Amino acid sequence: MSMEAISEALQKGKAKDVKALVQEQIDNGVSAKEVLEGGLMAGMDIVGRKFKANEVYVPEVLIAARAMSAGIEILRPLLIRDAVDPKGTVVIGTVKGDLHDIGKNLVKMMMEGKGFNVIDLGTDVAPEKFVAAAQEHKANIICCSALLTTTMTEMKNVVAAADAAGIRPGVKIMIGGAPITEEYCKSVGADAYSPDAASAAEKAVELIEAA
Ligand code: B1M
Repeated sequence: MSMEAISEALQKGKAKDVKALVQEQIDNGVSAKEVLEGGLMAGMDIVGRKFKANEVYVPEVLIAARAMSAGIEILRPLLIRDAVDPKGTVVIGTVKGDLHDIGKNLVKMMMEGKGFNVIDLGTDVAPEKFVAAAQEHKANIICCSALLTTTMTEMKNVVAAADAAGIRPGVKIMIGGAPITEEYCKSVGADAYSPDAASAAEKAVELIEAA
């Protein structure tokens, strides 16, 4: 019932209510993961389906996204509290032409939780910018997020830019986002694909340990 309340408040874009309801669940001892998946992500999933069916439009989705981010901010300290010794540096961003950042922000949080220093380049990041930031910050990993079938093709350009700059294989390239698959990862020559934020952070640790 309470998870439904979070999902409903998110769908209506009521950020204040989402924050209060998320806090209430945490105070009641519900885990951050459960609130994230059962409340916030479940609500956004419904918004996504309604968006696809033209039952809601960009402004409603944007307001729901703001409400989701407000809820995630409450969970942030809980999701990253396991942070241990510094593991390495990750440069993260959403690819060129793409403004979706909620999933990317979750990946960032989970990476921080594993002890990575994360340089967040934001959204609409050009391939050269990923590479320049990786060089500047001596990063171990570049993480690219894409939510659109029209922008996922930019990942191939990030791989090409990294190859042209000669920073691979020292710098690994990880990719993810709703339209991305393992096969797509192989086809663009990236080093790893992860379906969700938690497994992305685990994969990053594996890559560092294997290096
Ligand atoms: Co947009 N949008 N959107 N949107 N939007 C989608 C993606 C869409 C699937 C909706 C639909 O039709 N059902 C559709 C894409 C269709 C396609 O290409 N196949 C779509 C569209 C069409 C558009 C516009 C073109 C709409 C328009 O203008 N007509 C436009 C494009 C703007 C642009 O980017 N240039 C647009 C705009 C927007 C808003 C701005 C309104 C808003 C974004 C706000 C924001 O991000 N700040 C928005 C939203 C919110 C969505 C939906 C509803 C939700 C996305 C989301 O945040 N999900 C989305 C529908 C859907 O996905 N169900 C949709 C929650 C988030 C936690 O999940 O980002 O998938 P996700 O992240 C996951 C995994 O994918 C993974 O980890 C996370 C979970 O743990 N992951 C990674 C993500 N990145 C990773 C990187 C990694 C590893 C894992 O690196 C290693």
